Amino acid sequence: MKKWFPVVSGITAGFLAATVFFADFNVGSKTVAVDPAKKSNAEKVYVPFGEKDEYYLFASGGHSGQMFIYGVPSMRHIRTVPVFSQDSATGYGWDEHTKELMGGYTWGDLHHPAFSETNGDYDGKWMFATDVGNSRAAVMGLDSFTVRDIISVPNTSGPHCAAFVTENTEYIFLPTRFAVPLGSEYASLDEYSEKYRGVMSAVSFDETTEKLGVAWQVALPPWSYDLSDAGKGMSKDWAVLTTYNTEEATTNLEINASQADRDYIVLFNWKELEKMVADGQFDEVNGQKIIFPEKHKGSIYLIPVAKSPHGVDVTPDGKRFIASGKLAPAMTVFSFEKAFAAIGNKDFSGERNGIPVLNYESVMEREVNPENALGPLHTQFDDKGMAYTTMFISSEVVKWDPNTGETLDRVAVQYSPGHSVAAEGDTMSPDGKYLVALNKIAKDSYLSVGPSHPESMQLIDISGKMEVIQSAPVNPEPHYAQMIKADKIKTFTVYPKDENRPNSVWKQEDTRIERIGDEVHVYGIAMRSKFIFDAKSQRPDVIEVNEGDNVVLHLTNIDLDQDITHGFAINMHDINIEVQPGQTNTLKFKADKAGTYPLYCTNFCSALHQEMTGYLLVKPKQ
Ligand code: RUQ
Ligand code: CUA
Repeated sequence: MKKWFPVVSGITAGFLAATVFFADFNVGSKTVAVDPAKKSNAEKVYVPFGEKDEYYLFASGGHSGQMFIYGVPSMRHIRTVPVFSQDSATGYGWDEHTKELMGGYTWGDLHHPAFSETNGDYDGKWMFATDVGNSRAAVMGLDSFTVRDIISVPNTSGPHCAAFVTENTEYIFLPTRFAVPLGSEYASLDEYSEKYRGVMSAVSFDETTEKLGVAWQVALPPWSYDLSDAGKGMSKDWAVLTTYNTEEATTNLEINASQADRDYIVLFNWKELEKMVADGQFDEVNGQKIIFPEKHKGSIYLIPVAKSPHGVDVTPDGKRFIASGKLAPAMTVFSFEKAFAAIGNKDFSGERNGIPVLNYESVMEREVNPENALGPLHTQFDDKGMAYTTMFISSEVVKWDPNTGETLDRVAVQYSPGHSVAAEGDTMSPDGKYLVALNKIAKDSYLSVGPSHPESMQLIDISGKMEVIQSAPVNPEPHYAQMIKADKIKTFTVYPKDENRPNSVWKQEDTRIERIGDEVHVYGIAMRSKFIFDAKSQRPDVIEVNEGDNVVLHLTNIDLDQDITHGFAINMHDINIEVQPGQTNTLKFKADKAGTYPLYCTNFCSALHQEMTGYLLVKPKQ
């Protein structure tokens, strides 16, 4: 194996890796003969006008609460989709529908997006995501890149260890990062081990109604659950999670949660758990069906693993799962087959919190420790089943063979990668070709914007010797991403003209303003390039109300042409909504400020967009 890094302490290794990267690059450009047939990196990422990228990349926006959509290989940012946070670019969170979706919150911490799957392959229909900040789950429809449903998940706190989707989207599992008493009730931290739990939720998704629901939950021990993955093929009924703080520390986790030499992988059979629920083996708490593993035995097992592991990833063939060390510089390869045998033989080393612990030696296949590679976090796979693990501290991606543990290749990235994502990486048949490293830091890579640097994503060509071929800044914070073949996603171009849609108005003569007590209902139209709120009025683009009225505006965009989106804002009212072609949206506000306020279309829609204005007149109370 080629030696890339001198032996150094963990912390300096990341910076060293970058130095080596530069050195290698400079030397390489001087001395290595260039194969003229070889495409330059610029050519590899160049997508000419009129052509489209080959893949969509969905990057989690972390505490921005948004999802960022990029094209690969160009790494062009093509859209920001608001999920958990208000977004004035799209009016998300102002109109009644999206306000209701947001459930009274203004932000979320979006981690770990996951596509819907059919037979272990991305089907291109939906994307799921979780909110660690406010304990929610969301689903986005990929025909229009819009959120369809968001639910609050009861009894849980911070579903970081999610979302992972089973082979046919039977469930989206949401284990949590924080342990809390069920229902987040008050309980002293002195009673942590007795009263606190890390609840995992099995969330179901109804494809017809596009609604999420909590099917059942498991009251796991009061530990932190970090990352998870669903089985595939032979392991399709199973799933794995990593744990930390099995010490059950209640303060200063930085030190106290790293005391024990080993934490655990939780291995569970969701098909059996589902059956237990059907057989009534659960308790009902706060309206949820909850399985308590110490009471309702079976189907859940623990496997010891080097302390405080981070990611755990199932190989595309479903035969193995790989835990990454975080604090131990090794990846541990476990075998499902061995685990099933150990379960069958009751090959247990004991119990923890009422859950059987499998013998480490019986389940583990090998510990892999590439030379001087430090801080392994997450693993992705290519079309040949080879593994790519991000090294947070030595700032590189290491390619290795899960069958032998042999290191095959390494590439330095800038700097501190958390996750990486491979093309179709979580399916049973990854594409190979591309890997994107999601770097937590982008020190010195871009023009300075002050003390806080942008984060970055780096595109790595993995078709031959690994090579970083493109870099793109990304808003906070790159947690995980998903990469899907572009032709799997089928978007529609305009919302269908549906005359029966409640509150929609399609003909100018049907526009009207109706008063019911102090409620004023406006049935309006947005079209190039005017608003019509009441066609019969002398000034159809004016809404006149009395101070204190509650205004309900239903606005339909009757321009049934692609990309003719209109916006609607009222001056000094902190209001901005959007109506896409053929869409109807409702806005409610209280006209509590007497005065004269221009209203206007915020989204460029025609040469006369600037003329698309009107007035809100609020008559003062006598
Ligand atoms: S975790 S950097 Cu939030 Cu995805 Cu591993
Ligand atoms: Cu409508 Cu601008």
